[in-house]
Amino acid sequence: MKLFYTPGACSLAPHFALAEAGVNYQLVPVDLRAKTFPGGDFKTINPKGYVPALQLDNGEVLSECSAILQYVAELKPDAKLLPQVGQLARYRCLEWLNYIATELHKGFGPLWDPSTSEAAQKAAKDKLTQRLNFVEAELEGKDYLLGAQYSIADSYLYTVLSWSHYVKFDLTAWPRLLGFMERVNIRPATQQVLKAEGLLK
Ligand SMILES: N[C@@H](CCC(=O)N[C@@H](CS)C(=O)NCC(=O)O)C(=O)O
Repeated sequence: MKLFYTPGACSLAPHFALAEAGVNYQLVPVDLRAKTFPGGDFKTINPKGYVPALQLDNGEVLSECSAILQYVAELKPDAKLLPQVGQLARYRCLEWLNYIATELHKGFGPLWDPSTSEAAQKAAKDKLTQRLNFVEAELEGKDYLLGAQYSIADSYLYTVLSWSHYVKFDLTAWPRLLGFMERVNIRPATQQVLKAEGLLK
């Protein structure tokens, strides 16, 4: 399998999942501005023009963070990255993936865009604050989003929270989020991935 990624982008989430699952994969860097990768035009791989994209061994390409995360988790059920079909915890995990994708991941969007007006930046930060207040409350007494067990939802949450540093969105108001970041950060798979993407200081 090949993961098309850009360092620090949302492709970090499936990268964490691949490392946590312990499957074999290759990394292919994508230049998001030029929409190229070392093999040429990235749109020949993912016509959507964005990362992540996972090229399977049969050549098929899977896109969308949440779909790739679930696919990777199910390659290695023993890694327990996604609870089994029929368990309520599985649907809690899917509930989180959707929340992270639509409320948090896309909530950060305006903060990355230099053309966003000051008023729109403030509105985006206010909305993100409400969304993070919810996550903070949900993390009470838990190590990870589902409780004691790390899951693909945590791979994704860590990824989007890691952007707060780049867009100058201070997380100190959310001590549980900071504790969560520290816990995920020291996982061997996290360190391995951050190193591979050149993100370790
Ligand atoms: N809906 C996609 C969004 C992916 C996405 O936003 N990727 C960003 C990086 S975090 C990207 O590649 N942006 C470049 C672009 O849209 O041109 C998903 O959930 O995977």
